[in-house]
Amino acid sequence: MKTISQSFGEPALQHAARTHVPGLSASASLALGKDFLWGAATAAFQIEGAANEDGRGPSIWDTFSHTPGKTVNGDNGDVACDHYHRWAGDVDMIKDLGVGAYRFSIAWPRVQPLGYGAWNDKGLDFYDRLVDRLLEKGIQPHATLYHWDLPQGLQDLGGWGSRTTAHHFAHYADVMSRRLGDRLASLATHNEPWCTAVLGHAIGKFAPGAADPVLATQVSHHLLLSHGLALSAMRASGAKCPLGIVLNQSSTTPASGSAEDIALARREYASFVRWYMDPIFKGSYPQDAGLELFPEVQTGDMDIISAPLDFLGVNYYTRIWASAAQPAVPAPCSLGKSDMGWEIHPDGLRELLVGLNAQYTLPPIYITENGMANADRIEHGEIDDTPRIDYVRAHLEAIAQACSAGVDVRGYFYWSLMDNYEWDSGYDKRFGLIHVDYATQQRTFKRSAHWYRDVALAAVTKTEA
Ligand code: IFM
Repeated sequence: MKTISQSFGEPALQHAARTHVPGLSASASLALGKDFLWGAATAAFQIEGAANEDGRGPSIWDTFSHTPGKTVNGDNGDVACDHYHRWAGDVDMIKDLGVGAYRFSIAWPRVQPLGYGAWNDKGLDFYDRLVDRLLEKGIQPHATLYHWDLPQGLQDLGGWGSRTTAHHFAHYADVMSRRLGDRLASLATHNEPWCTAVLGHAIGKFAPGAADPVLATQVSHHLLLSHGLALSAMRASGAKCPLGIVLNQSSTTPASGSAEDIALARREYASFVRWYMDPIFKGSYPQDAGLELFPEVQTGDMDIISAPLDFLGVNYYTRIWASAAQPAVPAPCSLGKSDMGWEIHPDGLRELLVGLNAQYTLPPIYITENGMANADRIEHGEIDDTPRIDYVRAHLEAIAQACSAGVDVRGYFYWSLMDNYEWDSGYDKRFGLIHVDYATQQRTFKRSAHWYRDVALAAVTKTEA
């Protein structure tokens, strides 16, 4: 069965030299440079499925999504995009997309079912095969160790609320770095620790579903500590690939010039961005994040957390709009909202990057996630997701402006390669460049996939003007 339908049927791209990348302005094309990395991203729980196969242990997301009322339609990750079985075809599809890099995550419970103790050879072999196949196809593999699927076995011992989990994570990181590090283009410790801490432990929207802000603050510290311990373990054993972390970040705009709105914007930026950036790049927590209680920090923790990184991954979707008024003044949303209800605000990405560059001494940056959910529909075998093209183009232009202003951004990973399991939103929200029909597992290139392929292929073959 043909699983990929390139329905917009654009002619194969000419590998001729071009002076700029079609689809982007000439200045953006130049600013992004010929070595800029073009990629697409996924995460294990959102695509793999095969939840009960080949010795995989349960994760907190299996438990959470099987708990009635936690996800839209009760959707779970049991099958997802069935990538565990379709991985080879999916790698061919990535190749067809024309990107030079693929970001994926390793499911900890697939390789170590309980999160401690025995390792699962079948799970380890799966990632070996995936990485080897990507390399055979000329696609750089970029892996993330933790994208939210904590082994349930560790949750049963206290999860991220327990300091011991940080030590288990460091051991897992070291095993994976020894196993795959010689072939990976990069290895990130965590994806978006804010989501694990706040959505998972302060408001209960994500697994494990705790609603305890004090616990969430301690969890954030244990996540950062686990990052630092993992870096130290991987460096000690001679990690062979660049090591970093992926943080979700936003610029923050006060709704007005009032002192209240400005103070709120500062607090929001401190709790969302600086709470993770300051410990990693300055070795301390910000004092102005509006927290009444600080986490318990042991002597030496901040030195461990602030060890140097080889790269920083930034995930950006929208800005934070800070209005202290009651009721709040809504954001202007002049470019509209995505299907998640998130304001489309590309200039916030430029603002964020330029601000980070001024506030910290940074390693090279990769935009490890950016993308939009759109209410895509297949009509006559085609998916016209023009709003997604507009979204990506505008964000690439914003990145290019940040580069021109001196920010060292080396690459861009669209989120997501294909439609997948969007956590508590289940299969209701579609972020993919490639459409997935969950009933048949048919993959179909959307218009945006054709456009992105054109940009990515032209970018790597262009000559500087
Ligand atoms: O799908 C998620 C991803 O797992 C983490 N970053 C945000 C995406 C969209 O919500």
